Amino acid sequence: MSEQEKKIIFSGIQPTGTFTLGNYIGAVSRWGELQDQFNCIYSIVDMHAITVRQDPVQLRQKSLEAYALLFACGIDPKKSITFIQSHAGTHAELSWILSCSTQFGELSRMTQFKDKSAKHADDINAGLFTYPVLMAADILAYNADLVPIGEDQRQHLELARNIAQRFNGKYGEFFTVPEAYIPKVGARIKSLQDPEKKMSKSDENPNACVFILDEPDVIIRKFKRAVTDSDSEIRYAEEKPGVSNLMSIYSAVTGKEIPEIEREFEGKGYGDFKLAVGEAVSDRLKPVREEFARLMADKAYLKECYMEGAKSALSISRRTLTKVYRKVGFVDAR
Ligand code: ATP
Ligand code: LTN
Repeated sequence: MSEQEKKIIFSGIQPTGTFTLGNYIGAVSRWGELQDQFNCIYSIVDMHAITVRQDPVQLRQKSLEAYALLFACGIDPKKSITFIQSHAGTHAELSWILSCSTQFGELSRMTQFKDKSAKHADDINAGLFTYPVLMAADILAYNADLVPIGEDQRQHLELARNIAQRFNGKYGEFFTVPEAYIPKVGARIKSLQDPEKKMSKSDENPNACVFILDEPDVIIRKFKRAVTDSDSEIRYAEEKPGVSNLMSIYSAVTGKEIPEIEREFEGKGYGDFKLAVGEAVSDRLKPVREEFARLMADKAYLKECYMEGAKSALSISRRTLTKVYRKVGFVDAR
C-alpha cells in the first residue's frame, strides 16, 4: 500500500509520571505494532499535563523520559512522527478555533473533568475544562482516521468527533471525523488495590499500579499484594473484579485467551496465579527497561529525534491550520 493510501493514526500520552502497566497495555504497547500498517503520529502531551499542577523541573525531566519510553516501548522514530506537543504551537492555535465550535454544556459533562476537579478542588482552572478541545486539535490537525486509546478516553474522542462534525457543518466538509481504536482486552486495567478504579499514573498508593520501569522483585511483590476476593477460583467474572483484572493483564502480556488461562490454573490457588502474572509481566517489561536506560544515556540522540519530530508535525499541522484560517474568514497573511 502506498504511503498516501495508509490511514492516519494519532495518539498522545501525558508526561505526568512513568507509564503504568495500564498505559502500556491499553495504549502504548500497541502503538508500535501499528507503524507498518498506518501513518502514525505520536505525541508527549506536555500542554495537557499542566492542567494539573506540575513542578517545572520535574515536568521537563518527565517529558524527556516519556519521550524515551515511547521508543523503549517499540515506536521507531524513522517510521512514526514522534514529537513533544509544546513544540508544535499549531495545536494551541487550532484549539482556540475549535473551542468556538464547542459548547460549554458538553465540556461540563466530561467525566474526567468532574473527577479531576474533585481531586484538585483548589485549582479548577480553565485549561482543565477545555482540555478535550486541545485533544481534539491534536487529532484534527493531522486529519487522523484512528485514535488508539484506552477506554477512559472514549468520551473525549466522542467529543472530538462532535467538534469535527460541527465545524464541517458550519464551514463545509473539511475535517476527517476520527474513530476510537480501543483494544478488546486490556482497555481498562484496574488498580491492583481497588479493582473498581482504573490504574492511573497519579495514584497516591504506589502498590496500586505497576510502573513499566519497576524492577522484577517490585513487580512480583505488587502482584502478590493485589486485592482479589474471598474464594480461590481463577475464573473471569463480573463479581470477581480483582481476579478478572489480573487475568486481563496475563492475557494481554502472554497473548493467551481467557478460557486457556482458566484451564491453565484450574485447581491452583491465587498464590501460584499471582506469581505467574508477576513473572510474565516482568519478563515482558525487561527489554523496555533495558532500552530505556540505553536511550536516556544518549540525550543528543533524543534531541535529534524530537527536533525532527517537531519539524514534521509542524509541517503537516501548519498546512491544516492555514486552511482552517481561510475557512473561518481570517485575512490571509501570506
Ligand atoms: P493521569 O493519572 O496523569 O491522568 P493516566 O495514567 O490516566 O494519567 P494518560 O496519559 O491520561 O494516563 O493516558 C495515556 C493513555 O493510556 C490513554 O490512551 C489512556 O486511555 C490509556 N490508559 C490510561 N490508564 C489506563 C488503564 N488503566 N488501562 C488501559 N488504558 C489506560
Ligand atoms: N487525553 C489523553 C491524552 C491525549 C490524547 C490526545 C490521546 C492528548 N491528546 C490525542 C489521543 C489523541 C489522555 O489523558 N490519555
